[in-house]
Amino acid sequence: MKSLILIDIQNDFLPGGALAVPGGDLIVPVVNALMPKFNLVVATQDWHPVDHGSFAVNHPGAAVYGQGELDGLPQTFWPVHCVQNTGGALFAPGLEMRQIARVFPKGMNPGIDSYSGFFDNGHRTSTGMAEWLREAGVTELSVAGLATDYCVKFTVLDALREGFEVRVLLEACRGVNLQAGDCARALDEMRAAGAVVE
Ligand code: VGL
Ligand code: ZN
Repeated sequence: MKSLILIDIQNDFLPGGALAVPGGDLIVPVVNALMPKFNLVVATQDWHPVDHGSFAVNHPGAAVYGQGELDGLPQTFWPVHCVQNTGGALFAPGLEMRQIARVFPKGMNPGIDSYSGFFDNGHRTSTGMAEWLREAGVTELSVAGLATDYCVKFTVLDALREGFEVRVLLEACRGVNLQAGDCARALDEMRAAGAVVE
């Protein structure tokens, strides 16, 4: 049983959005064409409260895209993005929603960030996605979405730890590249952990 996981294909990660990923909009038609090839499609949705601790604005003096700490973990401080019930948190216009069986929101706890669709960054709380996929009989996961160097990467690493066979669909992913080479390094990490990048 093969499942496609769509990571955070939301307005704030598209060009013009609060945390724009270059070319993020270009994956929408690619993903739409991929969906019919899978038995099951699920999506993650970055879904932050306005007081979320990953937002630079919630740390006096912190710079947007600067580095700090949150819940004892290294944290990049982001612009305000994907706030619950705002337009920026909505899925991309044109994304074919009818094939998406279930949406897993993440990032609701203001005290910790959640890049992966499976767990928060400290592996303290599960979204239930691994159990849900296993109960549906899924063994093979293909991952697409935004951003390659954050939420795609951490979802892939957790999926491997959870025992799934994982493919990363390169044409259907785009990254932030805060530092030149971040996406290439993220893909190397995913490969080293056992993912197939194709
Ligand atoms: C993401 C930064 C902050 C992502 C989410 O979807 O990759 N990146 N929140
Ligand atoms: Zn976020």
